[in-house]
Amino acid sequence: MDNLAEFNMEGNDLEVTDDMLQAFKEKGYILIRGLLNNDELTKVKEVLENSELVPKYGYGIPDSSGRMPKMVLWRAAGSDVTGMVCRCEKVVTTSEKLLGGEVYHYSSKLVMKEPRIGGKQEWHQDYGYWYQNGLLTPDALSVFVAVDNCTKANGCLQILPGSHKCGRIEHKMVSGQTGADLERVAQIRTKLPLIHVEMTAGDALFFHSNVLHMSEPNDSDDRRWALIMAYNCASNNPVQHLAAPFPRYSKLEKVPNSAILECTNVSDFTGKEFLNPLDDKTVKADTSQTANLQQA
Ligand SMILES: O=C(O)CCC(=O)C(=O)O
Repeated sequence: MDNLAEFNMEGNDLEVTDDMLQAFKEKGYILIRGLLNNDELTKVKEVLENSELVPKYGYGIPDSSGRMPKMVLWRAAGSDVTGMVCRCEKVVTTSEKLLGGEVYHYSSKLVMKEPRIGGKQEWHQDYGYWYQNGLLTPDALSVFVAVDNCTKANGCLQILPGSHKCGRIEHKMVSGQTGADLERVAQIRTKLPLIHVEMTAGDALFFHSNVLHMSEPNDSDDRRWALIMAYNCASNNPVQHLAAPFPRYSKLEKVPNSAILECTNVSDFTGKEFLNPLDDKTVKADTSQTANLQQA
């Protein structure tokens, strides 16, 4: 990893320093080691592993090799433990400082790469998707929180630092996913280094919506799950008729970091607005194993 963009949590509050702002501006990302502590991570896993979230709302997004990562996506934070993570200061205020203004919750998802079967994420920029949903500027970011250790072997995220300065690259459908123009990606790769973002569970990568990223299939015996939360600037409210099914601006009620451990809701997902991927113009999902998305 690039040490200049890598930082450690000190205590349970995250102070955004000038070095972090500089790294985000120059490289398009910052890596925060230990953003979630062990107790917080245990609570998050309790929700993700033991509730109806995955069996009821999970679906697959086929990749170019015929495999697929699986995901569950929700558009509103909700009041369960994962909602507290989406709304807590160390995630939201940090995103605001990095982007330079108020943000609102755009989406959150659990991306699941199961051992030996989890598929690949094709090269893309998140703005390659969100452009189609009416975001006029790329003033948005994602926060990738490792739920499991992410390694080269189980398909960790790979990024091209600095690629957010390339602007939006053309995207088109690659199997079920929206992927970046690979010819262009190849040219950019001659100029920028590729980084494998190996993470310990609880680490978080904040990255700009124009950073090119991908991940390989999981050919290991270790699960690779990640919670990815996305925020858009309030000033970048999407064009009304293009926004759906993703949300336009609504104020995000922040909570203190302590709310994650104080939250006792591990099973009531009222108000999370799970995405039915059949409504999403940017993916072609496989919902054959989805129990009940129609009622989301
Ligand atoms: O989980 C990954 O490896 C990447 C996921 C991602 O980039 C996405 O869902 O947009």
